[in-house]
Amino acid sequence: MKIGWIGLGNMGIPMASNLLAAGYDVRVWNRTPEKAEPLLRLGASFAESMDDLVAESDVIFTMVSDDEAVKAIYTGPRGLLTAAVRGKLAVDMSTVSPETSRYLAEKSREAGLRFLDAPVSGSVGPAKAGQLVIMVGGAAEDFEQAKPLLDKLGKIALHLGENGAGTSAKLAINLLLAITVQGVAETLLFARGMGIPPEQMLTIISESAVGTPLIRGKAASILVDDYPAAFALKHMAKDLRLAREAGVSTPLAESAAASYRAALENGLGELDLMAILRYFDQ
Ligand code: NA7
Repeated sequence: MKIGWIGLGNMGIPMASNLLAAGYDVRVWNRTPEKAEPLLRLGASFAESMDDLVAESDVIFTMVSDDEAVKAIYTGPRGLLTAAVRGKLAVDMSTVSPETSRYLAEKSREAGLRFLDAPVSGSVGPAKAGQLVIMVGGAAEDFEQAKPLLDKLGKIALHLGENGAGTSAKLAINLLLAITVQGVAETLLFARGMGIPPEQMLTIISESAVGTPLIRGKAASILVDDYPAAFALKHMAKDLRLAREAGVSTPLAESAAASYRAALENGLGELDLMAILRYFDQ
């Protein structure tokens, strides 16, 4: 099976690298071609156009920022759907709205392209380690075809139903992630206000029943107030907006959406979502 990979951001690079490491032929495309350099060194080839990418691929992955980006790639001028896609399989791993997943599935179907929405839970570390959690919507037989590839990218790939089911599940798990990270930030600030330093409080959290790999993984960053993006805050602000637009309205979802949006407006979007702590601490 030959792979086409579109989108070489923080997530796309390690994920495509894992397919190369598993021995697949991978042809890549990115809006900013220079970002392909590390993959070309690992044996990938660069496609000059969508026609070029599709001609050399059986399965085409997309991993880009948001709804606008993935729509531009699929339905834009000289986009994916203008190429000879009939009979091939597309797997969109970006986090977008369920509505966009269903729209792209429909447009793909019209062009004879099969389509799965398959967003992931897990940031750069799990992406590098091939330990993502992959949530899939689409036809069962398409999921079966993609499964061996998804198994190289994640520790579990779950088929959840029709198109849009994968992106719906992704919005749900990211709601919990947003609430958890905001909860840690508030807990640390509350504790500090009560005279308990962050080092001590992080130890208490980590050793307690609510201690998770997520919190332990963020501790070093918190202590030096340095937040390189494992999962950019701007993407979380987007996901919470998508959850609201999907009609979900719970008290913590409303609060988290407002907090991350305000942090984004304060210029923290390119940092890791844990930088929500810096926003609250201003
Ligand atoms: P990044 O590191 O912000 O990378 C975003 C990628 O999307 C990158 O390849 C971008 O190309 C590409 N992009 C963004 N807008 C466009 C448009 N309009 N056209 C084509 N390509 C575009 O994101 P992550 O890798 O961290 O995350 C990817 C997804 O996983 C996202 O949905 C998260 O919420 C979860 P560029 O290199 O800038 O030219």
